[in-house]
Amino acid sequence: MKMTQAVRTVMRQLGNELLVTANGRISREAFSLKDRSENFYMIGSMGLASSIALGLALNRPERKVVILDGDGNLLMGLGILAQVGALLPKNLIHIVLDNGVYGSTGNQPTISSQVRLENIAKSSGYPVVVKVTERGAFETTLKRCLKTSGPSFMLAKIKPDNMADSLGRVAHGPLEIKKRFMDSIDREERHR
Ligand SMILES: Cc1ncc(C[n+]2csc(CCOP(=O)(O)OP(=O)(O)O)c2C)c(N)n1
Ligand SMILES: [Mg+2]
Repeated sequence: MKMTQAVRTVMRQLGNELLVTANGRISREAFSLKDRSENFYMIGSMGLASSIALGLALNRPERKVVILDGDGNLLMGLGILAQVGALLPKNLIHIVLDNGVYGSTGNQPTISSQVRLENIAKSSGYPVVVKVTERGAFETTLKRCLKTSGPSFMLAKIKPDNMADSLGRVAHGPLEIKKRFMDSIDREERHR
């Protein structure tokens, strides 16, 4: 499975879930495939999409919050797994797109092949932990995770991409991303 295929699968399945995307290529893929005000693209801060999503999930327990994380991002801030495992927000779905590299900066290898991220998530307390490699399994597992109580952790092993292909950058600035994201949450709350 390629990153584009994985991100497309996620974007197709999303309804009104809040989505927080890791910096670099993952945000750019999500933006290119389906820009929506419920997407919070973490443009600069590597490792922190998951922390932002945890804060959101705790403060908006009525909303499902999906994280699209990268292996480099997660390895940089592994403490988030313990924090989620301790706080157990039922509405959090943590997807890690593990291509084994820092794809956004030129495919330098990460150490993800030497670390069992799914085991760390499990022992940290995530009640639902799944590792997938095939596109079909990714699709069905995601469907299940979006319906069931979490927090769930999905480790998707994907292929590293060729950096030569052209992928647009997120066209919105950070303040604009924040404002429209917050507005979309407020709008939904007013309609309840
Ligand atoms: C603190 C910090 N170090 C380095 C970078 C540069 N950087 C941006 S994205 C990225 C790679 C992220 O790797 P991963 O999470 O595996 O996602 P991928 O690029 O493979 O999709 C790096 C090193 C950064 N933005 N911040
Ligand atoms: Mg990576």
